Formats: sequence, structure tokens, C-alpha cells
Amino acid sequence: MHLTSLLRAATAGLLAATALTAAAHTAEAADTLGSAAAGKGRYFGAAVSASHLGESAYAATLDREFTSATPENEMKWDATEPARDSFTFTSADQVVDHARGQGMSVRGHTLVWHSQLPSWVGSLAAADLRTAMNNHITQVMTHYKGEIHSWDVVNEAFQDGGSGARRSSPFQDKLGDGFIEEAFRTARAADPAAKLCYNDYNTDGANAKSNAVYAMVKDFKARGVPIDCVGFQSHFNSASPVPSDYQANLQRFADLGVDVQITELDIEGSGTAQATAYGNVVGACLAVSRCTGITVWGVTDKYSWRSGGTPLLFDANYAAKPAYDAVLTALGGSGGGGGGGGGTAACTATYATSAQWNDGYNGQVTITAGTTAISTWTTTVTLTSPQKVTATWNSTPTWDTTGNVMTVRPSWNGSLAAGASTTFGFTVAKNGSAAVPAVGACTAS
Ligand code: G2I
Repeated sequence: MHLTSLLRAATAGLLAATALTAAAHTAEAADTLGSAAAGKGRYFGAAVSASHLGESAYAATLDREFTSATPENEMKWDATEPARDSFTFTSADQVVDHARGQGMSVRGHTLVWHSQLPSWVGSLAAADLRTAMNNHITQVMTHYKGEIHSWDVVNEAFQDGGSGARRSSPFQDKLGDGFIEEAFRTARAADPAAKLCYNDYNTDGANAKSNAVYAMVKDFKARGVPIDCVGFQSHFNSASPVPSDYQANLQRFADLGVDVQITELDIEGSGTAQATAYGNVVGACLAVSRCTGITVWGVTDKYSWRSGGTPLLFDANYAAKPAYDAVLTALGGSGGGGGGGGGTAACTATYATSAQWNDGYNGQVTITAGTTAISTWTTTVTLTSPQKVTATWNSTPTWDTTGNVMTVRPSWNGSLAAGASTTFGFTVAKNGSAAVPAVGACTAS
């Protein structure tokens, strides 16, 4: 049992008071990531390293902005059980104690993973490995029982690429596919209150890997294997951008009856492009009712695992970046992070024909935010009868009674940083008319 549990029980009243204060604060002005996300019924978390908690700007930024913490490395197997049956929780306790002292909840990361695995585990024979795996899960979860809102029980068990196969690891190679199911069953027994997640990367859109995870989760739900959530790491850069079906992919997992969480979000880049991508990710989560929270993989670019890519919301000096403003705006917050000014929300809509053939064409409309960030936009597209729209993308259209006027609102792409753009498109059957559609004024809020 965690040594400071008694102290925690004693401070539970204090934490409840803190939560009330936070709620009251939310009602006034959601001017932090955590309070804005709380206004949407979500947590907003960060990966936290115990070694940086002594840096005042690091702790101040963490404490001000975030409502959930994930120990970045401190709960991994090499940190918690470096030698068999010898458990050390010193660093992980530092993160948990700090977070809980600030009224934050904690994500547990991670119990069974092929990486950061001490070499003694890999040298065990199957029966012994099974015992060691179950013991590790039970010991670590029992130490933090009641203190973790969600656990990454198994991390990254599938291969990249087109095979959809399981990744080779001591667990996979010696115990077979069943190790994942066994890990979840052991985890449920150890802390029945914690949500149990499968967590992976390159599963953010529909592809062979995410399809394989989807099939596993579907099977688990059908057979009553205890699984509550799927974590989408969401490490993005120019080679691996936010997929266009990100929201749809989150939704198809949610439709299996599990929560979805964005667990390790970071997006390499800078300025408007980075801000727009962040806004889109947040918008996708908010559009999926079972997307219960977002965690960014670090507080500041300075300590990111890929700091060269400046992928986070605060720069190396803890200044809020345009990406911060975009996230706050997408969460419905009031934009306190500096920059953006207090201008009026505005946008423009411009039309282009992006493809044309005998009896049809594709139209594309570019929506560009004005000098201030916007959280949503709307415009109209008017066709000349007897033209008819046969398909749309990146938008949510409604039609007037004539069927000629389409009012268009965003699907996942409502949130735009100042000056940033998004596009939506549609396919039209000409039905004999070669007229170009008329795009109306753009309005934003
Ligand atoms: O690789 C990014 C993440 C992918 N998903 C699972 C996450 O657990 C993983 O996190 C990263 C941490 O951000 C890094 O900080 O996992 C890495 C290890 O696979 C972590 O890097 C390790 C270094 O490899 C070690 O040399 C170092 O001692 O961080 C350790 C502590 O700073």
C-alpha cells in the first residue's frame, strides 16, 4: 500500500474543496487548459517527469494548466521492478504525490511493454514469465490502488506496417496472443476502480495496425475480457500528420463500448500549422462523446523526448505557443495564454473547382480565420438547378427545401488559429448545367 495513503485520506476534504474552487473558476472564465477541458467534461493532462518538479517554472506551468498527470518514465517496469521482486516506487510516488496534492488525477503508464523492460524478464521461461507478469501488474497496481483513473495495462503490442500482426516481445513470443487478455484480467482484480486501457501509436487513423487493435477490442468486449478504454498516442509530425479520419477512427472504437483517450499527444512543427493541427485534434476528441480526455506528452518543448521538433504547447521558456491558444479556443476557453489579441472572430470563404469531368466536378472551399482565432465557422454553397451534390467531406452540411442551398458547418475542423485555413469539399452532378457554385459569406465565432 502506498505509504502516504493515510495522509491522502486526510487531505481528501481539502481536494474536494480544491475541485469546488476549480469548478467555480470554470464558471467565471475557462482561461486554462484544465478548466476549459473541465467545462467540456474532459481532463487535460501532461506527461510529467519527477526530475523536473523542482524547477519552479515547470511546476507552476503544470499546476496552473493541467488536471491529469502521466509519469513519463517512472512507472515503467525498469523503474518499478529493476530486479525481480524488488519494487521501487520513489520516483513514481513523487509524480503521484505532486499531482494529487494539486488535485490532479493520474494516468498509469505502463504495466506490460516490450520496451524499458529489464533484461531479467526476457530471460525467464514461459511459466515463470507468466508469474512475473501477473506479479508485476498486481504489485504496481496495488501500490497505487484507488489513485489512478486509467492504466495503460498493455502498451504497443502490435507491429507497424501492413501485417496487423502482434509485435515480437518476451510476452508475445513465450506466452502467445493470450498474454494481453491475461494482463487485463489480472489488472481488473488488482484495482477494480481503475479504467483499463490498451495504448498504441500509429493507430490514430484506420490502417492495418488499428484494424488489428479494433478486432482485438471487439473480441474482448464480445467475450467479457475486462477492457475499458483505448489510448491513441497521437505522436504527429510531417511524415505522420493527423489523419483525415482521426475523429471517425476514435468514434469507431468508442462504438465498441470503450472510452477513448488521447494519451501522448505531440505535434512537431511551429506557428499556425502546428496550432491548426492541435485544434483539429482537440475538436475531434470533443466531437466523440466517449473521448474522455487528452494528455500531451510533456509540459515544455525543452524536455520533450523529441525536443528538436518543438512539439508541445509551451516553448523552452514556458511561454504559451500559438498551439496553446488553438487548444484553449477549441476547448471553448477564453484565450489567456498570450497572443491572439482581443479581436472579433471573422473568416473568409473562397471557392475553387478542384477536379472536373464530363458530367460532374469537385468543388473545394477554403475557410481562413481572420486576425483572431475562431472556434467554429459557417458558410453557404448555392448550386444552379438541376445540379445536385452527391458527396461532401470535411464538413457537416444541411439543405434548404429547394435542395439548391447547402449551409455548411465544420465537422472536426472548426477550430482555426488566427490566419489559419481549412478546406471542405463536395462532388456535384452537373445534370446538364456547367454553372459554377456561389459561395456565401463566412461567419465565425
Ligand atoms: O517514445 C515516446 C513514447 C512512445 N509511447 C510510449 C512512451 O512511454 C514513450 O515515452 C518515451 C519517453 O518520453 C522517453 O523519455 O519513452 C522513452 C523510452 O522508450 C523515454 O526515453 C528514455 C530514454 O530512452 C532513456 O535513455 C532515459 O534514461 O528516457 C529515459 C529517462 O529520461
